[in-house]
Amino acid sequence: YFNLSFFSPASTEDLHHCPPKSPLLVGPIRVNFHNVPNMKRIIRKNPYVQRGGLYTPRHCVAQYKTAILVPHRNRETHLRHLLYFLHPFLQRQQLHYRIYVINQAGNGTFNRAKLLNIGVREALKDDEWDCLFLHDVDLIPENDYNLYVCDELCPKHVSSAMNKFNYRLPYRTFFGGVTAVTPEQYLRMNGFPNSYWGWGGEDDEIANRVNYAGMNIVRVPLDIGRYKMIKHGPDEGNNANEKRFDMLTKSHKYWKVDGMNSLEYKCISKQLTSLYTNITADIGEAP
Ligand code: UDH
Ligand code: NGS
Repeated sequence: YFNLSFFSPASTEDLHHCPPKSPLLVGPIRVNFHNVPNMKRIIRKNPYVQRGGLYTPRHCVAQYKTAILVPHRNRETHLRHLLYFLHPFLQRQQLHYRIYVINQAGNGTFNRAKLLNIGVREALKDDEWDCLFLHDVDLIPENDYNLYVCDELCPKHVSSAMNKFNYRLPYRTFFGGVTAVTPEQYLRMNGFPNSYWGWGGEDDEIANRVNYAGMNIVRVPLDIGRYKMIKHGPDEGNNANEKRFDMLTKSHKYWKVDGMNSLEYKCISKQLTSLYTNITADIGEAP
């Protein structure tokens, strides 16, 4: 008998699992923002990324499926920098991944946490993700040993060493920037609060929720969780939320009723572009 499978194109069944440690990793990455890459160039550099910003390793079966969720409005140049660095970074990690950008429609006060809730709900309609990465648009990872996978037991703070904080935590419980949770962990904490309109505090509330839901936060070591932030001025429509301190003192009372179980929005469009899935939602207005 002849084994003809050798001659047929590789099908998924013939592929081996990707190794526990990808041979493609390089460690530290030089990141700079001198030139803003245009979308065509990024597409050209990432020929195996499929419509919607989806990628599956071609020569092995990925061990993890990770969705990257980016809350967004009016930061197109940051988005181009992020896509330019993140696509090759994730491919070197041999992940099955998809990048989602969740846009807030209109000019109302920005709501980062609610956009992330929407991203999770929409992403879970598409696939059974092992891991959800909640990712600010202006943070670029500087070391690809920082694997975009989840911790099985605990929500993970990934951007533990940001250049703007001298590559340290600004304070002990900081949970901003880039975080990673499994869908199970996320639902256990009822997702994120929908009620933080404007800048600040929502990440601290999320950190509180982790504890209320009986979990701890794990952190990527400082030599690996390194991020460069793209410098920028203040955003229109994202003034500091004056109520945040008051809200934080009450977060233990509200986390079970404000979150995924109370999420309301209207999906205006879901577009599969060459480099990401672009979701635009009407999320309502601050009260
Ligand atoms: N974002 C947008 N558009 C906006 C505002 C925020 O896309 O207009 C997204 C983006 O992914 C950003 C994230 O939300 O990375 C967090 O925004 P942020 O303003 O909380 O954080 P960032 O690190 O800026 O970008 C910190 C500026 C501090 C302002 C202090 C106000 N008192
Ligand atoms: C804290 C904010 C967080 C914020 C962090 C870093 O004070 O939301 O600063 O901000 N908490 C409150 O305001 C209660 S940064 O230096 O990046 O602008 O993430």
